[in-house]
Amino acid sequence: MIWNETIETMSREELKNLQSERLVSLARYVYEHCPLYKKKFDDTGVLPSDIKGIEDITKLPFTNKLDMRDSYPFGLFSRPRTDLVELHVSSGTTGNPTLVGYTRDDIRLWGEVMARALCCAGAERDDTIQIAYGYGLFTGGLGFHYGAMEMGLTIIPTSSGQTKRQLKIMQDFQPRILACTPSYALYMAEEAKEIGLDPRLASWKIGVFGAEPWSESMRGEIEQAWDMLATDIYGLSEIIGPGVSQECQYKDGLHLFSDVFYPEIIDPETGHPVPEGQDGELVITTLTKQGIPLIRYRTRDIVSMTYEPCRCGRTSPRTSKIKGRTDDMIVVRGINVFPSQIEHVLLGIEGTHPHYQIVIDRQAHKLDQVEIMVEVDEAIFSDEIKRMHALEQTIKKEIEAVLSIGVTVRLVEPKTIARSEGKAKRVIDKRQM
Ligand code: DLL
Repeated sequence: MIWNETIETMSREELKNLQSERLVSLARYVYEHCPLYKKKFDDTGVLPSDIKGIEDITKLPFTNKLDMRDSYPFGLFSRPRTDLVELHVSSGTTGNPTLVGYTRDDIRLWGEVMARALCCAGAERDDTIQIAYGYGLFTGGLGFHYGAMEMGLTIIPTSSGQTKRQLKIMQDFQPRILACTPSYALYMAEEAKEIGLDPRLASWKIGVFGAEPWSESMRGEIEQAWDMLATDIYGLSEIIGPGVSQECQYKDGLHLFSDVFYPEIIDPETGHPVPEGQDGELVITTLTKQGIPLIRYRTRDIVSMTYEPCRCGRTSPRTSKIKGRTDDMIVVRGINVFPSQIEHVLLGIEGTHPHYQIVIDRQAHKLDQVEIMVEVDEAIFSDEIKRMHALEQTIKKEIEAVLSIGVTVRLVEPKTIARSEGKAKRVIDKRQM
């Protein structure tokens, strides 16, 4: 089933006309409503009247995460706070978090693209969905919620965690759709086996997994463990949350809803477009958003993209799975982590040195483990164990407060961590992805 057949199967020519029309109004809208964009346009020497169609998009300036952070909280908004009905905050980065806000129409748009995504994954109107993404400031839980509401599914909003309860609810209510991070899906399979439940007999037959990178081999493991179809969903808070792109049953790229989120793939160094099919940074313009529309937002996610039509009948461009990032952000259990956040914490704790390493590991079917090795003053090692332990706990607590994920901390003597001549190797990612 295709949720919005008119839009999702439009010819490329019609789609281009729609995108053009929308970009022309968007350029005018942000110029008139957002002083920061007016300044960016003026600095670039471009006027809204210069934008006559989608091909003119390259005349417009890029927007990046720094623009969002520097304008925190409301500087990049095109609507007054009173028009916003919901706010979300994205994890990651030091200093100000990234704030996004939605008008009532933006929430409707979110519901629409998420309904398209759920249908694309194979959901049917009479399905039940268990939403085991976190509800709250993270966009996962509520984004799925709005889409499932729009489609009229029966929603079980379990949010994340409490795995035994998740499994009991699945057994009792028999939902066919599961939405959570791919690592949580694997973890739940292991927990199921531990309590004597055969995951292959579970009611979940379609998974909508995203918010973190995952590989084809991980897909294989999940599909095998649960006997289900595991599909990939992509999105980011700045653009809308989940619902930017989604795989269909053919799992041959993620359909990007380009009538509302216009994609460009650029060379991250030069900013110029790369030829179709080549890897580059995904840049998105939100063509119809009102609260905080973004022009040419640099996602920092690396993908390739094709306009070849798909067997499912959708004509939208498709991207590859996310192949990496242009910055040092890592995603652990769906949460964005920047090494600089950890550095910032360590700087404020006496006795620690600015040499640290983050080791991420995923033991078979367990949630990702994060260990932080920190070099500390020699003297600490000759002190009582109690003092060392206290320092370890202080570092652990402060890092956990900033990252919102559990970590273990290991204190090591000075010069234990290998020095590098170039960029310090802060992250050792042992997960097989
Ligand atoms: O992770 C939104 C989301 C929720 C997507 C639920 C899918 C499902 P943020 O917390 O702002 O938003 O993180 C966005 O996470 O730029 C990617 O680097 C990464 N990411 C999201 N989905 C995928 C995916 C949500 N399917 C950042 N594969 C993005 C790889 C992903 N990375």
